Amino acid sequence: MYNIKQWRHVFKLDPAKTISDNDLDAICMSNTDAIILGGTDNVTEDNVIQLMSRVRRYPLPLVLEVSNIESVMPGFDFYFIPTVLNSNNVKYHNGMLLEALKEYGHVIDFDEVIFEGYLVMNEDSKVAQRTNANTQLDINDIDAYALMANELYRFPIMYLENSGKYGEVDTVKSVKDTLTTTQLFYGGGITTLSQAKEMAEYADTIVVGDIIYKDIKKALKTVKVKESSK
Ligand code: 1GP
Repeated sequence: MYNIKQWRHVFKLDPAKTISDNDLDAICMSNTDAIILGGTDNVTEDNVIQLMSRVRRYPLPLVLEVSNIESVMPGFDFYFIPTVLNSNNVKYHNGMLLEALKEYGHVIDFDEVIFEGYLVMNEDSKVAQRTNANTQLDINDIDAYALMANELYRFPIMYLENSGKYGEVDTVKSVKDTLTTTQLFYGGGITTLSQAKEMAEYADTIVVGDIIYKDIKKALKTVKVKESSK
């Protein structure tokens, strides 16, 4: 079985966006550790199944990061379930989970389900707006959330989500210093190998998304972060 703890670099593909067969081939053959399918808007059963079947031709771990109940389906190696720690809407803490468990609780294989403590940092991102996240956080707030994730909820993963904007490396370092068992994912605005390396210095796993759709060559170069030691 795949070991998520060893993942250093993952690509996140948005089922609502178009990607050519050539670009998808390059992403899947790039030596990245895993592919996550996930997005905020217009993620549907239809576009998830389409993209899943295209990525499934390649022998690498495939994750669905669940953003709505309608688009969940069998066939993935893992299901990452975000709970947005700084959302002001209970739906994004456990409201959707409650609905999902009522409907599908008896058929879920919980060995495939990974609970992610999400901290949404970029106030201009779609995910911040959708989840009504309080992004006005200072470093004390962020460290306290990291403690909460590591010591209280004991999440397997804490995800610093800076979607669309390169974040502050000091914040990532501070969170990493607080976490002892929870694995730290960082995603947001990584477009170059040097940014990938900078964040991977502290984050256990970096996530590269949007640049795939803007400049595939640049996206592919970020995978070289795996060659640098931690
Ligand atoms: C988005 O964290 C990921 O959920 C990656 O962010 O799209 O900005 O690379 P980018």
